Amino acid sequence: MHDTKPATQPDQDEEVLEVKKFLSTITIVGAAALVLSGCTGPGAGAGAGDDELITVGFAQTGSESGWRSANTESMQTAFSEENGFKLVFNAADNKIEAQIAAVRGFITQGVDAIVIAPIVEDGWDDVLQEAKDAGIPVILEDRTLTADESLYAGWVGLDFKSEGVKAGTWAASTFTEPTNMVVLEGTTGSAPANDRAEGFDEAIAGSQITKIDSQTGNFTRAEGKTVMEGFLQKYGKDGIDLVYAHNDDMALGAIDAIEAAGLVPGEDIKIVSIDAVKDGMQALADGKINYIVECNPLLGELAAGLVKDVLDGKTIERATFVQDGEFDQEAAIAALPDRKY
Ligand code: GZL
Ligand code: ZN
Repeated sequence: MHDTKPATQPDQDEEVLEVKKFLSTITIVGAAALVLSGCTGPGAGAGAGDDELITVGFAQTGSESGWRSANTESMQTAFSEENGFKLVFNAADNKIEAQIAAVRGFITQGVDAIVIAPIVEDGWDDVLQEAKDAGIPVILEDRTLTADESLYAGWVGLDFKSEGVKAGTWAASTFTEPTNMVVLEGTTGSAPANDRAEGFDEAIAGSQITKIDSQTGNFTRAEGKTVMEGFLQKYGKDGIDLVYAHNDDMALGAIDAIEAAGLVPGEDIKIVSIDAVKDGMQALADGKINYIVECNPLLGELAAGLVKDVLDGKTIERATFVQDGEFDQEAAIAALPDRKY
């Protein structure tokens, strides 16, 4: 009996067969691609698929400031293929949830080591425990965090509290008349914001400086400008004598606001800042900022050395500090030509 199914049926069967064959081809090719790329599950990063390159997941804060760009460049240069690394880079747009998710992704991918510049100090215990359980060492660069020290192998960065003390010491010795100060704080909950505030406050205790207000500008120029505009509205043109900015980008935002209000930054309202990035140093040379404490972003080489030592089974320093300088106008003019960042 001839086939009662509609004439198209055999074609359909063939078509279905074609599709099935096609899909099975994809599956095989897909699996092969996964194996070749070396990400065949946790812990497979070491050497699988890329001869002996060390696969490192780097969870950067984002790109909030000139300092951050210089730090990212330093890290990408140090964690290069010619230095023996395959760098998996993530910038978390200054959002802690995104940064923690990025670290979780590195664990799933099975990288050999993880480097983190933690946006804020708290909230890291769980994901660091997961990294430890997966046998993936973690190194901190730049900022610190509050999780138990057993959850990361070491840290390389800067002494934020001493940066605050240096800025406060200059301010306390410079302002001998009663002085009203406003503060542009870094990212709320970040180690630099916490520690720069603590150091500065200790250094101005008993001085002529009164902190009349303090608000976060999140380390960005735009937010620094907005907060400064608010302060100028609230306290009037004669109500503020000094701005302490936790970084140069917010100081540059404050300069924009001060000039827009028809005042002269560095004279009508003085500014002390931290970082000493090129744009900040230029403003200092131009007399718009009065003093800058350096915060060195070039941490890549040291971080790469720590990763190699940890993977070679060596014990490493818990904390490796990078030295910071400080600059007045004259020193900034002298230093600008050779500035690396
Ligand atoms: C400090 C670093 C801070 C800089 C800011 O080491 O974490 O973050 O001071 C940057 O410019 O955004
Ligand atoms: Zn702290």
